[in-house]
Amino acid sequence: MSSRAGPLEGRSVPKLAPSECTYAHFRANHLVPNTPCLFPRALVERWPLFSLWLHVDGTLDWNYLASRYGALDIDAVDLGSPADESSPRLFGDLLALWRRGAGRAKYLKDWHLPLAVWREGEQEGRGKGKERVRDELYDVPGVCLDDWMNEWEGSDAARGDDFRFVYAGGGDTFTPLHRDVYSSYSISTQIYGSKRWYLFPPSCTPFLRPLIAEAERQDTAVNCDEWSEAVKAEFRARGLTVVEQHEGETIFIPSGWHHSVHNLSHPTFSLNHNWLNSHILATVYQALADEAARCRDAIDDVREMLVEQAQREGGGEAWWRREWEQAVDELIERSEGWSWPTFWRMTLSTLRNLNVPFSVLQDRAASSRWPPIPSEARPPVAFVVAQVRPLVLDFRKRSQEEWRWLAGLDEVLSGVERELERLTAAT
Ligand SMILES: O=C(O)CCC(=O)C(=O)O
Repeated sequence: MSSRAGPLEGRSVPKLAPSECTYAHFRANHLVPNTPCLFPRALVERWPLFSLWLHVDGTLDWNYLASRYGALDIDAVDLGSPADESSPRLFGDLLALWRRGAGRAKYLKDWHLPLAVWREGEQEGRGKGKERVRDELYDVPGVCLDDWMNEWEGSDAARGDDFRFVYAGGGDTFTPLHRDVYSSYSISTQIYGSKRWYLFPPSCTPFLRPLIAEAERQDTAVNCDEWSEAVKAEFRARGLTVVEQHEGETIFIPSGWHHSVHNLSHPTFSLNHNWLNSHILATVYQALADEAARCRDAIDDVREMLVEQAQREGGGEAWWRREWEQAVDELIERSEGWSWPTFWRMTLSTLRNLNVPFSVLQDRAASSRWPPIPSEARPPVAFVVAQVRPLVLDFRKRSQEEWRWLAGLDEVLSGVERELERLTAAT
């Protein structure tokens, strides 16, 4: 265990009782106020991966892991200084290193193990992938079933991506200070070993930005474990919470909270899941708008070029604006992994599912990677409508008028407007 961290005083993250692991409790106390919590083992105790990866005495079943997943390709990083570039290419080789006490600086991050297991199952037959993940790994907990991101990604077979990952790390590894993709939420369940989390509420962001920018300038990253006690005390006064997470516990990281994560034992395994829903739609929208502004600035010379070309060749304003919005959109897509058209398609697809009978959702879920969402695991329809409506109004009023220039977007947005009317009339 690292000895560099200071005392764990300051605010604390609430540890929920088993009876508090309900969507209603979680929504009122953590989703709405956007605050972290630690779920107890009760949330995940039926997950098969605990009994498959660990012996009854709690030690790691190296042989099971090696025989079941050893042949899978991996891309681990080495955080040693100097870094050892000879990282194993197979999970089995990484396990072998760890088993003999070596490879403490190797970190296998964002490993799409659930997707790999799902794909294996699908090769046996349609629908088998979901069964395989459920029977051998885990089930999405009810508290985070209301997930717009995976519901949408999962329905779009062409993208074939998802946001659930295994993190497997040696004892000297950490994840530097960051905020999660799309300002989404994450939950991380500790399967083996323990971690220390530094959690910063969004009010700390203006004070963290310069530290992150300076670290980037020096081609490095912010490691909170290395901060002096004085710096930690300064951030504690601003709301920093430091929490240790142990086996079986699941931590909820709210939207927009910076965090840095430090593995405290060798090795550690955790399962993470990013997700988002109506409670943070406005934040996600704003994050996309900020990224769009950044991308516009970054390629402003392209806009000038297009205007000149339009003048030379008589293309007119409609031509250059369409080309320009397309170029900006492609850049946002490259840097963020999605852009306005995906955001609005995701919103439309979620609204369409909102008051569909559960039996219909169940039928549809048979051919999707994700479980159906029962109405008691979602907020009331009127709440969702109230979150989406101002964003559509704002988007229609944006001076850039992306809805006018990006192919198909006006149609998607009109669909969202129609769904809002339908849902309002029905509630
Ligand atoms: O476990 C880690 O190293 C990082 C996890 C993380 O950043 C997250 O779940 O958001």
